[in-house]
Amino acid sequence: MAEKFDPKEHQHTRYNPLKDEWVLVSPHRMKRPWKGQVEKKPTEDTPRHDPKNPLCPRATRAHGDVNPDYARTFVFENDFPALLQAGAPEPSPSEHPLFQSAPAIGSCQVMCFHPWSDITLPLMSLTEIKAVVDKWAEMTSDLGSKFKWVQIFENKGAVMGCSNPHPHCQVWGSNFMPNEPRIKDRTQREYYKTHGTPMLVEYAKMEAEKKERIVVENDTWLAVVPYWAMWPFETMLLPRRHVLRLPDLTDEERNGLADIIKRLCIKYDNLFETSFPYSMGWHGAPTGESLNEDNSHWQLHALYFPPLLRSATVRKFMVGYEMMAQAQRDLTAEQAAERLRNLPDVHYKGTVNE
Ligand code: H2U
Repeated sequence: MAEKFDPKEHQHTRYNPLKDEWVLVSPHRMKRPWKGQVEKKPTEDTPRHDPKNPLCPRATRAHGDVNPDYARTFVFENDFPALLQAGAPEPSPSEHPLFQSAPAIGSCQVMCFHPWSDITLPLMSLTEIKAVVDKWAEMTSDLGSKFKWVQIFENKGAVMGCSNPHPHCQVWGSNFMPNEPRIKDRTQREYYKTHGTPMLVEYAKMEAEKKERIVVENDTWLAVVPYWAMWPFETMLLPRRHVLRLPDLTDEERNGLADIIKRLCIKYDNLFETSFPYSMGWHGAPTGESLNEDNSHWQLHALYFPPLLRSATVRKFMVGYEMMAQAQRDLTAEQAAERLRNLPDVHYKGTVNE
């Protein structure tokens, strides 16, 4: 008799309906030895206040602006913005379909989460994290009134290209839809048209029932390792209610979000007993002129893409097959969720800010 398929043992591919992509899952490869590059462990001796760090309260930034003595969150215009507001010359209309360009206008802001450089989200109090959530919502409204897309993203850890240890994220508004949300707009719209229900609302409902990919949950939010996850310990935050954008969250949902961020990031840090690196970001319905359109097909969600694979120093590389063909992973999404779920709820460093 033929052997029965077991997703924990046998190779297969999984479909990511949000990106219209497939991922190759090869759990039988989990046992291979690692002889590749080893990363440096992040330093844990960041001073609480460094007058030379341009993100600290009272510090002077690159072009001479002095930060206020801020006590909670602090937002400033990036001194080296990738996108400038109107004023720069625009490209002329494309003459050939193979050589297209378009005007790019936007605004780049930096948001500090906390006045201390030696603290991270999992070690901040719920009140402090809630202030970050409120500020994210406020910035989405402000930039969203001008721009089609507002991208909030956090690069955490030097391995993810974070240039400064101070807890912060960036918020870029643009007059165009970047590639990732542009694809998600199409896939969610098509799903809604075919099935009459928003893709990720349906997905969250099913994950809440199945439980096997849930890492942490509360009354208003779920944190799951998506069925189609690409990165070994990738997670997605999903509200239980149908919510289009961050500013639409109720106060209860914002408190719930602070709670789930803290609990998820504690698990992440506890996994390899290190300040866990990742890139995270928010995707919700487009803004600007889209604020007046029907965007019922969208569901707000956050993504965490951590690069680590098997220790604080061994990372997953998205190279060769991933660059040339498609993403590949060894550990299944269910195994990753189970490992994270079973970790302690208390940070390995103890509590810092309650
Ligand atoms: P990252 O660590 O995610 O790169 O974010 C830090 C940002 O802070 C970075 O985009 C900006 C950098 O341009 N920055 C300033 O705007 N002014 C400064 O004086 C230093 C850093």
